[in-house]
Amino acid sequence: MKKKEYVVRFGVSMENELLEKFDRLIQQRGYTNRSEAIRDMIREKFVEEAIEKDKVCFGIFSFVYDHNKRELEEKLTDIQHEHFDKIISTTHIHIDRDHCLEVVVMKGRASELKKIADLALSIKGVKHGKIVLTAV
Ligand code: NI
Repeated sequence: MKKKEYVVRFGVSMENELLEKFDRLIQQRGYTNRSEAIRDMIREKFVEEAIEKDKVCFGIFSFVYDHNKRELEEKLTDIQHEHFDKIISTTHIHIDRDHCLEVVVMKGRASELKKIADLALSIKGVKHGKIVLTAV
């Protein structure tokens, strides 16, 4: 049975200078009220905790590589086939005549996903890449 969700109001005390800084920060980020900003920050901390504890999460791994190095394309595909059980989808974009962009969505333990990304990034010809981890 799903636990019933309801909203609880609570008061927070803090120095006025800190609150002013906080208000400026959230305004720059587009928040219109403090509650939603605080909720998002708390959620972000839980995602960080899930990653730290090496829980199952989702990884969005994107990288740019040199299209002209044919053996490179093969190596990158090999890595994905070796870890087929963690790869959900791969999108390939031909940026221009010489460059390709790939976006790989993965699911698995944070450390495993980081290892796959590091492996791909360490190959010569992979120019830029980054993995973003998220969890619910
Ligand atoms: Ni391409």
